[in-house]
This record gives sequence, C-alpha cells and structure tokens, in this order.
Amino acid sequence: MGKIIGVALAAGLMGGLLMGTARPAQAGVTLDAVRQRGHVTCGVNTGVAGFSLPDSKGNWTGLDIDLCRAIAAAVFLDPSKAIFVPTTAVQRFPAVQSGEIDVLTRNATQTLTREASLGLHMTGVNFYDGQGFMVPKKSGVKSLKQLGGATVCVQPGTTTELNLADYARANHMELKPVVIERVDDDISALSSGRCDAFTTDSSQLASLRVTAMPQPDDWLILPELISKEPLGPMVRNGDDQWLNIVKWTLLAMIQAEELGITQANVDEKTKSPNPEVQRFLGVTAGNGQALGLDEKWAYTIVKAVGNYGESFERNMGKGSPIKLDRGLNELWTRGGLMYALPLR
Ligand SMILES: N[C@@H](CCC(=O)N[C@@H](CS)C(=O)NCC(=O)O)C(=O)O
Repeated sequence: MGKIIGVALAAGLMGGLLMGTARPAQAGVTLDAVRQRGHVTCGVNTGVAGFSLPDSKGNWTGLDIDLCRAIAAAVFLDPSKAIFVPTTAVQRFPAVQSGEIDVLTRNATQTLTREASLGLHMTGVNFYDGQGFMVPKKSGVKSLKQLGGATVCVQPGTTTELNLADYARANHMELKPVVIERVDDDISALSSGRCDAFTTDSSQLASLRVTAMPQPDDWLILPELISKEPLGPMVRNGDDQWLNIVKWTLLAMIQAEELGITQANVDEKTKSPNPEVQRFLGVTAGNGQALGLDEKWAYTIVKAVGNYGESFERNMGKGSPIKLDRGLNELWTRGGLMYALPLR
C-alpha cells in the first residue's frame, strides 16, 4: 500500500515537474488598476483607416480597435469598456512607459531596442507588414531605383525613418527625408509636391491612398518593400499577467479562426463535442482561471469582434475600401504566418 502511494506521489511529482504546477494567476498591478478604473485604455494611431479611425460621432473602427475591444471583452466580458487614446509615433512609447495607457495597439513594429531598452514587451504580431513608397503617377516613377535625389516625407520616431536612411546608404542613393510628425501634414506635403514621395508601412499607404487622397488613381505604390514591419501590441515591462492577457487575447482571435469559430456561430459552437473547442469557449474550465479571467473570456472576444480573419476582412480586406489581400496575414494552414499557440 505504502509502495503504491509512494509510486503515485513520485508520478505526481514527475507530472508536476514535467507539466509545471498549475497556479492560478495572481491579479497583477495593471489588471487591478484596469478593473478598478472600469475600462482598459489603449494607445491607437490618430487616424489611419483599417487600423484605427474615429467617425464623425467618435465611433472608432479598425484592426487595432478590435484588438483593444477584444482585451476589454476578455477582462470585463464587455467590449465597450475600452477607451482609445490617439498617439503619434513620437508620443506612443512614452504613453506606455508613463502608464497613461495600459497597452499600445497601434501599428508599432516589434524591434530589439524597443523591447530591450524602452521598457516595453512585445506581445505578438497582429499585422505582418513591410515599408513601401507612394508617388504621384504623373512623376513617371515606377520603381524605387528611380527615386535618387528625391525628397521623401516620413514620420519621426518610426522604424520608417531609420529604414529610409539605411536603404539610401546601402544603395548609394540620395533620399532626402522631410520629417513631419502628423500624418495629415505628411499627406498635405505629398499632395502639394513638397515631397516627391511618402514612405511608411505599405498597408498604411494602401489605406491612405484610398481614404485620404481625393483621386486615389493619381497615386502609385511602388512595388518594392524595403523592410520587415511586424506590427503588434506592446505593454510595459514588469507585469507578466497583463502581458499574458494581451498576448493570449490576440492568440484567441487567431485560434478562433483556426477552429472555424465566428461571431455568427460561436453560440452554436458551445455545443461542440470537440474538447479543443470546449476548452477554448470555456465550456471546460481552466484557461480563464490561468489568466485570472472569467472562463467566458475567449467566447466573449469572438462574440464581440469575431475571429482574426473576420476582423481583418471587415477592416482592411474585401469588406473594406482598402481591399488588402491576407498575404502574410493569412493563417499558417493557408500559406500565411498567423499561428495560434496552443490554448490549453
Ligand atoms: N510601423 C512603424 C511606423 C508606424 C507609424 O507610426 N506609421 C505612421 C505612418 S502612416 C502612422 O501610423 N501615423 C499615424 C499617426 O501618426 O497617428 C513603426 O512602428 O515605427
């Protein structure tokens, strides 16, 4: 008998060592503050259709807006408990560092120095992008190689500005940056001919071409991309639980797409016999407790904003004026890079 108990204890210990001991999350500083305040505060951009844009009534839409609403859905089971704080590229990191915002959901590229020296944590990628250039069609420029000697509008505090300098140097080209902080002013400078070209992440060029240019057909996005721009949410260092909540909220949106769970069928799916679906939707408990959230966290995310693919299509894909292809943002099972880590 003693031997059996000993074996069972040893097996339990081994299991604990191999699997890690299950410990529910302690409420961290950020989650406590967010709960007490009654809403999550997200830094977003000041207005790039597809990512985040307010309408005349102050209703925000976009991929980054959906992500913020998804975080509110996970924490409060209510996507309306999200406040959006517009930030320029220069303002965004100090806003996270100072605690003015709980999370940055604003087309921010994940880089080593941003993580290692700005006191920020990258929590995943919600859009794989690359830096491009837009020129007036009438200039006759069809390739980046023809831009030698050009003035190029660019926003300060961005990877865009750094890549532009690198590209010019590596290719022995003269590209004269015209550094302008506000995107509206960049667009005006481009339209008035003060800059020969405008450079930023190519998804933003696609968006600005159709939403900010009165005659989109007068503008050409050059075929070359000069960088990798993995865009995703960032949080402050030092609060692992909050980092986990943001990270797994994004992964839940991707996982819902992998599992074929949509805003329309999520209720039906709660009756699914599939254990993975049951765990995901909180029919089987565990994930919520591990994150310090209600077990309905992921169900509420999908109910509120849909899965990643639905959010993409609505905001920048076929259901939007921007009409971007999924490209790298397609699921890994269909040739893209979107891949949910196991939610278990
Ligand atoms: N992904 C790049 C660029 C991000 C960026 O700030 N892009 C500008 C160019 S359109 C933007 O979003 N502007 C909107 C704004 O200033 O609100 C980065 O993280 O540095």
